[in-house]
Amino acid sequence: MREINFDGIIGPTHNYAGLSPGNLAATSNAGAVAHPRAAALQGIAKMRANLALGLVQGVLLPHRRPDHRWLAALHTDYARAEPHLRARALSASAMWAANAATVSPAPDCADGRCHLSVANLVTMPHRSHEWPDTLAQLRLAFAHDAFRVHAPVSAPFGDEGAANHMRLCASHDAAGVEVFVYGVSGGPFPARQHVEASRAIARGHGLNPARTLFVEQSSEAIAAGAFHNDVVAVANERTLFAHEQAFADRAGFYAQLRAVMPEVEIVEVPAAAVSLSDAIGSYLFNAQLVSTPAGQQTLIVPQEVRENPRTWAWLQDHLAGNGPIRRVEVVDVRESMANGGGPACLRLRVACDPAHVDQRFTVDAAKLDRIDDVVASHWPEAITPGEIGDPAFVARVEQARVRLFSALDLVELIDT
Ligand code: SUG
Repeated sequence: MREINFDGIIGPTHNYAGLSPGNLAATSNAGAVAHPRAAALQGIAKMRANLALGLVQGVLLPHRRPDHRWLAALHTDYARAEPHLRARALSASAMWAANAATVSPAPDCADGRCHLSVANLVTMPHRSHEWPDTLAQLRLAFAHDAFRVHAPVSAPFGDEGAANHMRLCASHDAAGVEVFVYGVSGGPFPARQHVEASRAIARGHGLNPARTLFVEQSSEAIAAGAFHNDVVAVANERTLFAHEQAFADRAGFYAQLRAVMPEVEIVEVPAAAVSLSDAIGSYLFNAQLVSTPAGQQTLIVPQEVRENPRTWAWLQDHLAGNGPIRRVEVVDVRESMANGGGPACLRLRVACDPAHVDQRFTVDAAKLDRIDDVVASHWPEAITPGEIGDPAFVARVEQARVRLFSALDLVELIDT
């Protein structure tokens, strides 16, 4: 059993439309010129770096955008839709694979299968129409009997997938403790993860109630721009890496966690060293915390963490001490970051036997070269807000996606 990171390949319509209130990067970059080709190449380079660390890497594919089906259900089409619907039909937001689904590996589930529940993403209209395509991809990638793929939890209970879920375990193949983090509405920004949805997923996956925790995210974190828990906390094996202000009742949560998993190592970053604003601006916690085959727990951070003197100083001090994070790798995902998506947002973790996954969804260096070629020749170099309504632009981005699916032998998914 290995942990596989499935990264969303960044689609040819990646743009900055300011669609997510509460996501400060996205709203502050609304209307900026986006660079889909550079964005996708940055994502591929991150996957190459993961392979170089000895990690197993997979991909999820861009959805058909504009989403004509969604517009048809709203009794309009791309040419006639009001600009705000057009923007919501065009968004490449499925690239943030951490929001694709919640995953419970087989050792945690009563039936001994790995369960995946596709996220409904109902809080943000541009994300609410992702789930049918995501479900089609997951049903194909995880068709083996070792998996069980669930349809989304019903609205109105919002579910944003793995971004609000953490798993702690002695090793990936041992039974874990699953932590579901939810928000409570009432602050300036929407709480996207509802506890009702989290509880439904835990029941659907057949998790052991004694090893499943439901933890409230702090309202200060949501108000400061932590629209998902993965902006302020991340876990891997025995380590929980979190900001001091991530949870509503940190002492209560840590006590519960220690009671069920005494060997847990909690690495808490004090607000006095790194403020919430520094954490959210740099995405220190939206890092991939991974165990490499060489046994060094590694934190893969965006370059914004190195550019912020306080986050970088904190990491250097931790590395110099005897903490559980032994190594830091820096990646450039600047285009995604400008929409509020760091290295961890771009990936969905699935701990399983890689042989059970449809091999068209896993990648090696040669397959990444093929993806790189398609992106370099067909993804638009830049997207300006004025271009978005142009029919030639739509034809071009749809064709680009078709080329990618052909290159990956996944033509059966083109029209899902
Ligand atoms: O849902 N941004 C995404 C970013 C998701 C990041 N994911 C995690 N934290 N796991 C969101 O807010 C912005 C799109 C735009 O405004 O054009 C957007 O959807």
